[in-house]
Amino acid sequence: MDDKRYQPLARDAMAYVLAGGRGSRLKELTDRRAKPAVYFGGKARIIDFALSNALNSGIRRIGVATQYKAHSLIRHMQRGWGFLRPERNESFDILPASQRVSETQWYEGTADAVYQNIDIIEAYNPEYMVILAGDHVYKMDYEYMLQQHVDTGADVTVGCLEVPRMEATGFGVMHVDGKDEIVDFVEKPADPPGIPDKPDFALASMGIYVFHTKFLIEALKRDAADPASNRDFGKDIIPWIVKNGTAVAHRFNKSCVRSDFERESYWRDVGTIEAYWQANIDLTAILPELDIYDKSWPIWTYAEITPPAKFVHDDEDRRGSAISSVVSGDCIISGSTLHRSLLFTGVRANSYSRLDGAVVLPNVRVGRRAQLRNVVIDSNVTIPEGLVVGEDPELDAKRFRRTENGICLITQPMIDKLDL
Ligand code: ADQ
Ligand code: ADP
Repeated sequence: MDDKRYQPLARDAMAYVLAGGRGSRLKELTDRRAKPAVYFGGKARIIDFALSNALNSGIRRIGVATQYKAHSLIRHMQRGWGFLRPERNESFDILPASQRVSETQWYEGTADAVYQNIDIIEAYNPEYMVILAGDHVYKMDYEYMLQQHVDTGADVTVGCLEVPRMEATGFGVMHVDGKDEIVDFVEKPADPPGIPDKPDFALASMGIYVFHTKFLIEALKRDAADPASNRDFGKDIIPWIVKNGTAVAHRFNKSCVRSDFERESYWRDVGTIEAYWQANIDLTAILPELDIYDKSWPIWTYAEITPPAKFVHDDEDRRGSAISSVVSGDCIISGSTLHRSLLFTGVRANSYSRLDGAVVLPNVRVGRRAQLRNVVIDSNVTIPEGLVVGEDPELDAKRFRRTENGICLITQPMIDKLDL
């Protein structure tokens, strides 16, 4: 084996996380916050997965570009991610679209969100740039991808995974040759091309890219000079390199972390209410695909210091109990029953209420006798006494954001409009 394989490259890399997108398919859940700031898994926010991957991979310089409704996201990162210290050659920079280049311009596309901060990147002078999307839930060791990038001498290495062909319309889809060099790349094709020997699947880009910094900066400057460009990695930068340089695919299942190998390389977009609900509820299984208890790959986050969760009841009819559920700190389950539910911090569920298939964001109050099935409840919502959700599809659809498969998203403005 080549000597350089033994030198970790992550310490010479900067991770640059794109966290400015809204994630509009999450509907009202992203009315007030960007998708990367949406809560996930009981304690974390979605962005914590990309940031923890970077940290666990050994990367110590991180920049995060924010744009859409960034307050909740920025507050979270300031509280949780400020421990990277310049004295130790570490850095953590939050980079809001702040008119650095022109006085009127926000980040146009993902490439522009990097281009406008070239001076900051140059000041740190990392050898490699690892460009990441801040809106996916997965565990991945970027060191393997960096190693492949150096081994192949590619201009860009693109993280990819196989997805069912008809689900690939929302992705960049690629064709590769026998050495995984990308020979064709189409951004979000209406009719995605299948993999030659697996026609029902397509090779999709994860929106994760590794570059030599010097090459990236040249590519960004060239792109910025092209008036026809959308200033986007998927639409412009990657297709240009595929045509004029060398782009190589990096297979995600070769770089997920050990525990995920055993659980079949977990990666989720959680971009729709249904996918979001399902991925959270999956954590209530006996052996979920995503192991959030894995000490070898911790998901770092900001979490309030809270008192423990508590379950109380004062007679046989009013049991405070939870079965197949995940319950965070400062939750008080008082004479209420939880089944297959996931509760974030500070939830109060009152007597005779029942939650089944509920994803409950922080600081929700559930009134007495409420019966809630297959719901996502936004943070700080007060559920009125006796509210029933999950029994009458037509009524639910009028009151809440109900998906095709019957998952209801409940927010406070929806509750305020109820005529009870
Ligand atoms: P999309 O996810 O559709 O496709 P995009 O909406 O550009 O691409 O979002 C990528 C990431 O950048 C997200 O994390 C988003 O929050 C962030 N982002 C979007 N606009 C931004 C802006 N103006 N400033 C800062 N951050 C911004 C991309 C690729 C596809 C690939 C999928 C994988 O283009 O090729 O298949 O990711 O999900
Ligand atoms: P989180 O995402 O941490 O749950 P909140 O639910 O408290 O955050 O609010 C999300 C964002 O919505 C906040 O970061 C803030 O920008 C905005 N927001 C919340 N409540 C109000 C309010 N009463 N008035 C104006 N903006 C608000």
